[in-house]
Amino acid sequence: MLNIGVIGCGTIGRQHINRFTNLIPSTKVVACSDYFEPAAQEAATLYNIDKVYKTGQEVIADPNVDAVVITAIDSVHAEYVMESLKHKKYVFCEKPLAVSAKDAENIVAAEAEIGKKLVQVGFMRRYDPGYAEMKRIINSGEMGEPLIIHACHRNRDMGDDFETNMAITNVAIHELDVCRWLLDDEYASVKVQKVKQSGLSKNRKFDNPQIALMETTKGCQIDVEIQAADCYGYDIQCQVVCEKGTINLPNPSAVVTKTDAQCRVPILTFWGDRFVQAYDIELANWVEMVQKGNITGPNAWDGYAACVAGDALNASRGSNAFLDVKMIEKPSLYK
Ligand code: ISE
Repeated sequence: MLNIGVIGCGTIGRQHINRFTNLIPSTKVVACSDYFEPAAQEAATLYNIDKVYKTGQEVIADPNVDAVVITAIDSVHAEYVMESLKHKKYVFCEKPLAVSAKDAENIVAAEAEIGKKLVQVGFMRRYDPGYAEMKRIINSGEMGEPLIIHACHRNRDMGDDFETNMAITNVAIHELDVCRWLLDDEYASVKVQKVKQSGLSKNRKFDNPQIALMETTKGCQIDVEIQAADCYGYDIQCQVVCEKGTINLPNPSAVVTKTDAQCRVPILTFWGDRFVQAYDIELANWVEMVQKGNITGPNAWDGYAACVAGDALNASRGSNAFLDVKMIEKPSLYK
């Protein structure tokens, strides 16, 4: 039995607790916390969790907790990962690994010092069957070299606490990971392009839409349209243009209705539904790897790489210039 402590009992925290409780064999959530204590209490009652702590530090320190899962707000991810590393515990941290490249770099340094991969980052798209098949096709070489990626990441709406920078650190962070993974490449330079703003989001405090542009070290070009409020649904698109053709992420399957001279296809509105299969596979896989003592999923270096590109994108906003993406030398642990 793998005993898990969960920090953060909001939407994704509860979904993961549910997976550990009802889907993945030989795991038990034994402790949890949330900065809003009633949320932790509620999750504990619902999922029969023995211990509710006031702080994430207490969850990590609990000797009964074998592995930690961080599903708290983005701004506290890094500090809990560092704390888990201090206790030399396996830790699954939802994306992003940190909200700044510097914090992510500290995690990489701390883990490299320990000399063992303990951190996995929640880049679940790598486990999505659609993206996984795209990766297989690219790697097979049958389409020739990949040249360009066109992607879009559209959310139906975000809450009022959403800010412009979060379009990168919270939203496009997925594309920052999945594109470098698909291409097996690193970013050389990036910029956020100022585009015409939607009149429908004019009362909001954030820019919408935005376009992130990335150039890789092998010369590929990537464009990602990011919307925090597209007014219609949760829509993820990805097309890899290769020498011999294109590779396209499939849309989720949906029942088509035809009536009144119209053909209708429903669109999902919630990311948890769109990537449910990816999350299920990701966590089952993580548990297996922890039990074997060998983490091979997206690691702290991957989390760091996405944060460095993310920082450069946010720093470029308004300047209309590409900024270089400067990474530290890769520690041998990640080679
Ligand atoms: C959200 O936090 C997620 O993690 C989703 O995967 C992402 O698609 C969405 O845009 C984020 O806000």
